[in-house]
Amino acid sequence: MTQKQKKTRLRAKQDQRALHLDTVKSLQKLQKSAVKLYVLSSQLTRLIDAIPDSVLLKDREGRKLITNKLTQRLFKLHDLDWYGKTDIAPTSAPQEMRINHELYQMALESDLHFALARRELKLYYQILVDSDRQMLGAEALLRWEHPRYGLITPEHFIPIAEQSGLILPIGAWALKSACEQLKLWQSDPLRKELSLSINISPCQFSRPEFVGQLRQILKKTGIDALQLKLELTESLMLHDIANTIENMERLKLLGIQFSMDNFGTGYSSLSHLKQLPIDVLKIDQFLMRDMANDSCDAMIVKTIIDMTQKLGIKLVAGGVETEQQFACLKQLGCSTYQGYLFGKPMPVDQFEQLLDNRLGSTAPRDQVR
Ligand code: G
Ligand code: MN
Repeated sequence: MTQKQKKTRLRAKQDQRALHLDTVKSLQKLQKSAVKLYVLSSQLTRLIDAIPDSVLLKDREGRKLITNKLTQRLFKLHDLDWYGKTDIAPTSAPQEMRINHELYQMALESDLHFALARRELKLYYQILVDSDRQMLGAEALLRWEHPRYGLITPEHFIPIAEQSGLILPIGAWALKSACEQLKLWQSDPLRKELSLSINISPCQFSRPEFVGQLRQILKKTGIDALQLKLELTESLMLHDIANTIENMERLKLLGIQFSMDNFGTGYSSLSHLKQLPIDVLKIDQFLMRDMANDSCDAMIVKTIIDMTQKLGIKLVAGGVETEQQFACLKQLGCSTYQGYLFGKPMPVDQFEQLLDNRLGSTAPRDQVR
């Protein structure tokens, strides 16, 4: 090959490399803006989901509309159509949104590896009250305070954590932190009556080392385990019922209580409820939505309440957002409530502020036992 040919080939290679770099850069830019777009749209979804149904009106086709004038103007300004809550869920989005969703998931997965070390995962606390709105305890809820994407709720990152195995260190951290928090409350005469619930992922609970791990945490923190509740979902309990019952029984010997979370979304039957050593049943928020207007939903809730009373299980109604729902549940005989009506999940300092404000006027009562 002549010198000239060599030079031409070298230049062509350099051009090719530059072109390749350009392409990679453009793709990275595209990916970033696609992720941003997806984040914005899912934040909007979350925002709209957070609006109680009571302030949404239905249009002639039965779609829910936002009535707030400011929001209306904002939508018009950005040339957006009216959205009902379900219309903008990412799952019903077109192909482009699906790709953005996948990119977002990838970005989240790579960031999740560092989230614990960077102290971006937090426990938020949401109040539980009785029929007189007296405070009974709290549920600890995981939140990811992402530096770029804002506050991320567990339904967006727990599935990723479960797939990647990160759920084990994250779950262990959440359990340990919740117990440490409970210890602090138990050492404070004004807060010592509070009970604390924590969600346990199926992957976490079914690990052979889980019972030993929890026993260690109890020993180290020295908490009174009677005030600790583990929330498990129906599907976990039914997946490997014999093993689940065995582990639950071992933990119950230590004083720990169990709550069946999201009841009404799975396939539990009365015989399962009799079999499982559960202390509390939490009715899922989806049953709350139309309960005050729909006699059928109200009847289902009433049946669940009657059933738990017969079985000697406590009942918590989750997702209570309106006075109407609260009044309806009270009338049906419910005893414990959780939902935005009483308080949203909040960081521990805000939660303690809420406790202080409430304790200023009233003293805590018996817990959900
Ligand atoms: O399934 P579990 O009980 O763990 O669900 C708690 C989740 O439900 C939390 O992420 C919390 O933010 C959300 N939540 C709590 N109360 C309400 C409510 O009143 N309305 C709605 N839409 N969500 C709620
Ligand atoms: Mn829960």
